[in-house]
Formats: sequence, C-alpha cells, structure tokens
Amino acid sequence: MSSLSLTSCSLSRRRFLKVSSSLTALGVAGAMLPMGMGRAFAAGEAGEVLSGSHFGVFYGKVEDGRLASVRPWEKDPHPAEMLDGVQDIVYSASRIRYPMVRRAYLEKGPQAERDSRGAGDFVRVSWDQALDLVAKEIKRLEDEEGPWALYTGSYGWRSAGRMNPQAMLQRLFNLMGGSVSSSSNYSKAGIEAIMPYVMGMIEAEGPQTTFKTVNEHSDLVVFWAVDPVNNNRISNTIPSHDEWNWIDELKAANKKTVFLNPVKVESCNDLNGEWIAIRPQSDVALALGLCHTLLSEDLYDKDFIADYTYGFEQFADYLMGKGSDGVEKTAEWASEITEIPADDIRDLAHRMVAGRTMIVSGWSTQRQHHGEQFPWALVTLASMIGQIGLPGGGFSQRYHLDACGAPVTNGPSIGSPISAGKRKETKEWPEEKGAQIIPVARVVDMLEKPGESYEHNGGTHLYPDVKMTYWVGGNPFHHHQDRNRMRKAWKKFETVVVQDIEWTASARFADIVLPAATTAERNDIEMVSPTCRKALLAMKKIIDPVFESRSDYDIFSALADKLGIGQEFSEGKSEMDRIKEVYEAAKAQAAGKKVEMPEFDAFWEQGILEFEVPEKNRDYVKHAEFREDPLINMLPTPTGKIEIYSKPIEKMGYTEDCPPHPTWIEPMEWLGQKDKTYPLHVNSAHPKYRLHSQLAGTKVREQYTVAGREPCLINTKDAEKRGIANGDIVRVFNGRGQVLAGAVVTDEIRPGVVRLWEGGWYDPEDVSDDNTICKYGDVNVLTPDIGTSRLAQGTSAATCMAEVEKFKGEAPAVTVFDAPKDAA
Ligand code: PGD
Repeated sequence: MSSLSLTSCSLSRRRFLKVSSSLTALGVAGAMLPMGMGRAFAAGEAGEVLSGSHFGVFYGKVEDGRLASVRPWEKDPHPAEMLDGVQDIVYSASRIRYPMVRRAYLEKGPQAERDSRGAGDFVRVSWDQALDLVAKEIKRLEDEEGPWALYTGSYGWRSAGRMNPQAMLQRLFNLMGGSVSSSSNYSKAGIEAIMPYVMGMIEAEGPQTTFKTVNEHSDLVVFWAVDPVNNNRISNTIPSHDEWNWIDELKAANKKTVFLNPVKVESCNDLNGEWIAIRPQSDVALALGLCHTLLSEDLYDKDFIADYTYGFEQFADYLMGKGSDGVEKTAEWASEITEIPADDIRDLAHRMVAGRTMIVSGWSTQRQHHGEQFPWALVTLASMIGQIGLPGGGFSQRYHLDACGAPVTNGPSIGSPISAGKRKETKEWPEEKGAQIIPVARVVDMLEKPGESYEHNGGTHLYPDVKMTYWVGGNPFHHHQDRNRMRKAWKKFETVVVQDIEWTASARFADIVLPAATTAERNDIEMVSPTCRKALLAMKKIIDPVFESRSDYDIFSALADKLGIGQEFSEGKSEMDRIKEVYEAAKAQAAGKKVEMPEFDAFWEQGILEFEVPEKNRDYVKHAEFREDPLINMLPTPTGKIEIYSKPIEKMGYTEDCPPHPTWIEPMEWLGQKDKTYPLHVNSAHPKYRLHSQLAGTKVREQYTVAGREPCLINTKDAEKRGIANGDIVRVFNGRGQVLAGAVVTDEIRPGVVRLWEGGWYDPEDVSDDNTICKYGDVNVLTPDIGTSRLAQGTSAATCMAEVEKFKGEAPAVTVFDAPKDAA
C-alpha cells in the first residue's frame, strides 16, 4: 500500500502522470490496488490540497497562506459550474468575520428591542464575551424554565463532511438537560411519511435500480416533475456527478423520454425529450386519469395487482366514481384539471404499457399541500403497469440526488464521529410542557401557539413554549415559508444565536452571531456519493481559519467548557481523533467484507480511496426479490404487499387531508381554483448555480442574476400582457408579501406559471414595515406556511399563487450581500 501513496499535496502532476503510466505498464491501470482493496487517486500539483464540497471533489491551491483557486478532481465526469464559489466564499464580503452581538441585546440583555432585529446594528465582541453571553442564557433558561424553553431544531444542509455541527448542538444541549428538537426535513417530509405505509420503507433512500439497467432495458423513461441534470450538480454530501454519465448514455441510446413539468427543464433539452406542460399541482389528477384509462380499457396487470398489492378494489371504486365523491376519474376529468388533452392522457397510458417503462419522480410534487398523495398515486400507477421489480421498469423516487442509480461498491458505510447522545434528565419533562420533538416545518406554528395541540402522523401533541434558539448550519430565513409571518413569530424568541459562515438573513435576524470556519479551514472526512459508496475522501484543511472564525467543534467545545461540561462534551478528543475513529470503524467493517483499507495515516496522505463495484451490483434492480417471491421477501407493510389502501391511515381519520388511498384533493390555492385572488402559479425549483442559499453570497451570483436580482422566469404571453421585457425589474406579490426580481421572458415555461429559485437571500427594505419588499428575490416571502397534511406536516412551499408587474420608479439597491455596518 505504502508504495502507492500518491500524496495530494506533495506529488507533482508530471510525476503523477509518470507514476500512473508505469503502473499502467505494470498492469495496474488507474493505480488500482490488489483486488478487494480500495484504489487511491490524488494527483494534485505542488501547493494543492485535495478536499470536497457539496459541489464536488476539488483541489484547493494555496498561495501565501490564502486559498487562491480551486479546480475539480480529474475524475469528476461533470464538474459543477459553481465550484469557484468554494474559494470565493472564504473571503467574500458576506463572510462572518468576528463574533458579533446585536447592540440592544448587548446593552439591555435578552428580550431587548426585538422589533429591531434585522436592522444590522451589531457590535463586535471577543469570543470570550460572546460565549459567556450564550452560556449565561442557556443556564438561565434551563434553571428558570426548563429544557422545553430551548429550541435546537436547527435544520439545514450545512457543509459536506461528517463533523456535523447539528449533532454537536444536540449533544451539548442533551448534556445540559435537553431541548426541543425537530423531526424530518423541508426536503422530503411528505414522501418520507407516506412511503412507509405504502411500501414499508422510504423508497427515496438507498440504492435504486441501476442507471445501466434503465439504459439497457427501458423503452420509455418518464421524468415526472424532476430535472436530474439540474439537481445532480449538488449533493447533501459530496456528489460524484456519475448521473451525468447516465444522462449521456441515455441520450446515446436514443431512448424515448417524456417530461411532465410546467417548465421545459434542462434535462428535457439535453435528452431532446417530449415536454408535456402539465398544470402545476395537478399531478395526482393526471396519475388518476392514467390509472382510469388502464382500468377502463382493461390494460392493467391484474396478476401484479393480485399478487403484490393490497386494497386495489377500494381504489378502483374511487376511480370509477363509486367512492364518496361520485366522480369518475376519466381522462376527460383529468384533462380539465391538468389541461393536458384527454387523448394525450390516454396515449401516454397506452405507451406506458406498450413496453418497459421507468417512471422517475423528484420531490417537488410532495412539497405541496396534500403532498403525500402524489408519491402514493405514482406507486399505484406503477403497480397497475406491473413492472415493479423488473429491469428498467417500475418507478424511482431518487434519480435526482446522490447518484443513487450508480452501482454500490464493496466499500463500507461511514458513521458519525459525534453522537448527539441522550438527554440527561436533570428535570422531569411533564406532558403539559409540550412535545420534545416537533415536525420541523411547523416551527412558526410552535412559536405562535404554545400550549396548543396539533396532529401528526396519528398522534396528538402540544406545542412547547420556547424562548431561545441556537441555529447552526441552516438558514431558516431562506428555507421557511411566509417570511412576513415568520418574522413576526420570530420575535417570540428572547434570544437567537446563529453560528454560520455567512451573513445570511438568519444571521442578520439573530442576537448573537458566531463565525464558523468553512470546511476549507478544518479537517473532515466524507464518503463521495454515500449511497453507492463511491470513494472515501480525506477532507483536508487547506488553510487556517480566516479572520476570527473557528471550527464548529472548537466553538462547541469552548462553549461546553463555559457550561462546565467540557470533558463530557469532547471526551478529551480532538477533531482529528474523531475523524480517525470513524475511519477505523469503516476499516473494520470493510475487513468483514474482505476489503482491505490502508492504515489511517496512509489514507490521509493519499487523500481519496475509491472502492470497486462487484459485478453483480451493476445490474441491481430494486424490488426484484419481492417480485421473485412476495411471500419470502414480503414488504414490511401490514399486509407484506404494496398498500394501495392503508388501514393504519384509515384509522387516523384524516379524511379531508390524507384519506386512506391516493386521492385528488384541491390544494388551498392553485391555477384551477374558482375565484382565485392571484393569477400566476409560483414555481420555486432548486437553483442551478447554488445549493439552496449556499454560495449566494459569492461571485457565482454574476452567472445568473438579472438586474442584480434573482431571475424570474415568465412566459412570453404573460410578459406581453403585463408589458414586461427581458431584463426588467419586476415586483412579484401576493397577500403574504412582495419581492423584486429580474424578468427572464421565455417560452420554456408554461403560461400561467412563473419561476423563482428557492434560496435567494432575504433582503428586506425596511424591517420596521411588516409587509416590506424583499429587494433581492426570496421566494419564501410569497409561499404559504401550512402543513402538507396532518400525516407529514411537511412544507407546502410549492403551493403558491401571485401576480407580477413591471417595477416602476427607482429600485432600491440590493444590500444583503454586504456585511452589516461594523462587521467588515
Ligand atoms: P442552506 O442554504 O443549505 O439551506 O434549507 P437550508 O437551511 O438547508 O443553508 C445552510 C446554511 O448552513 C447556510 O447558511 C450556510 O452558510 C451554513 N453552513 C454551511 N456550512 C456550515 C458549517 O460548516 N458550519 C456552520 N455553522 N454553518 C454552515 C434548505 C431547505 O429549503 C431544503 S433542504 C429544501 S428541499 C426546501 N426547498 C424549498 C423549495 O423547493 N422551495 C421553497 N420555496 N422553499 C424551500 N425551502 C427548503
């Protein structure tokens, strides 16, 4: 092993090429190690360090102690356009440089002048002073109130790497006696809640039928509300970008692809796919119309339904108008709702059963009011087609993130270096003090309604009365809906601590702001594409922390010391000790599979360890075993089958918002609504050039802003009607709020729909005004804050109507990317 230690920082490119060519000559092409061993690649030039980010594996070049530039790892098949932002974020104007405290808070203490939060009046303080303030407030509330007064539901996608600051936060508070935390996420709460009832598992997790199998066997690939090319640029860990190979091969294979989407997305253009411009939020109706066609024309797979599913009769009655609504879900019925001609719906149903069909969905359709219904309807349609468990057939709910269709290697999974542990029961937690865990997207409900009850997934709970929050690695002033309502509710917090790397709106609306180091400034470890375990990466520190920033682990360790729990928190372990522990556990796991991994020091020097793909994994087909023998390999549902009807959901009695079989229920607002107040649907897709709100504070912004603001896609006809031209500043507004944006006039969006990416930083013009305009384009000023249903209580961000007009007069300057006064 040691003879092949290709050090990322010490080996010159020329020498690497020489070494690798002699290895090739020796028959170990690609620096491959003996069978069963990980392969090491790291070909950095002098002064370069290999590391990783949400945007890919990269080399960081150091000059005079500064991170001067980054370039992608040579084995990345499609480096992301925004990788430069990983360098720029370190020094950008929006970087948090020093610990800062809101002036009124510093002078008058917790609760002071909460109306002025967000106005930018901060005072620079020392680390000692800042951590003293945080420790004092945690102790005060733990003593005077109890753990139910502290909210650490701190959600967010933080940075890539296993040193998870949210686990550190939980650990610290658990050692202090506990806090209120959160469950699920803003990403896939709906699908995550419904799928265990339908398939007995969260389908969107774990390996999917391999891309190779799809390329070889599918005749038709239906991309339903998903844009894999766009979303695969990023990952919540480190992307391998292997999906791009799939897309290229799919294109080369000239497969027929259909895109059901209100927007003609990048993947549709790349694959030269057929675009069916469905009306937003009508996908359940389309799925029902397709199911009705298969049923009424006797085209569905009766054997599959009989052998592998439960509850089809009740669903069939509903389709045929024998349910309580008495409406038959014909193609004509679906056409009225979806605005897709009935003949096209029938034709699509016919095409779906004519050959092998893979239906691929994303998660946007479950991030909407009654979002649990679409994933369920999709599984039901795939069951009627009858190809689940066959190569290239069935459905996948995760081809858009983390290369889940790549084959799984022989590598180990990797654990967590830091555990949140259990709550130390310093105080009893009486039931009347409320839930210890709330559904994450219900945070504003919790602030508005302490002591009130709410329903969630069959249970009834009380909202606790929280007084303080500590947010790390997340940006609630981007990810949460209905910003103006949220701003008002946020005032209930007596103390808000934000630990971040950038002056996001969340940091601006905090009382105490703690500067965290970026991953370029600390060590970490991460699996590249963890689902398929592509490679283990030593995420090496490239430079020392800049300004006064500190690593999250340093910050929490110092805070733990102040709270008198330093030893318990750190267990005397450094960051590197924990990284090593995780590696050793992975190494032991790999050894159990007869895969040899090098000693830690050799791995750390090599930088990256790739694993081999066992031949059998290349043709993996999800649910093949279930199909093979549904009795021996039954699904973990009550009946062991795919549940088209769910008795456990029936028992919950959520008749209006989550009935026991896939059902069309009108969302609270949508294009088909009678007497709607606003005429345009607002699509808030995930952005092309950043991860949620990350990198918005960098020069990457120059690649996409229009008139210095977030781009707002609008159809040519809608723009003409409103006198809007390409590049104009527009005002997008509804009863919840208003934002400025830059118009992009195009025919690649359906009439009646506008699109603003999620993640634009919130930039209020005047924080004293409850309906102030956001000068930059945060779409969540417009979106409603309601749960998907009582089942998941997820976000309904994709349910949103608004109006757009050309902005008249002089537009206020965007200021959110400059540090607050005195913070530069
Ligand atoms: P990010 O921009 O990733 O958004 O919401 P999320 O809060 O995850 O925020 C992460 C924050 O962590 C950033 O402020 C970043 O600077 C900070 N950070 C990064 N690395 C570190 C670190 O090492 N240490 C510390 N202390 N901080 C760090 C995302 C959420 O938004 C998600 S997952 C989804 S899927 C939702 N999607 C939508 C949507 O589709 N439409 C709308 N309208 N709204 C959405 N909101 C949700």
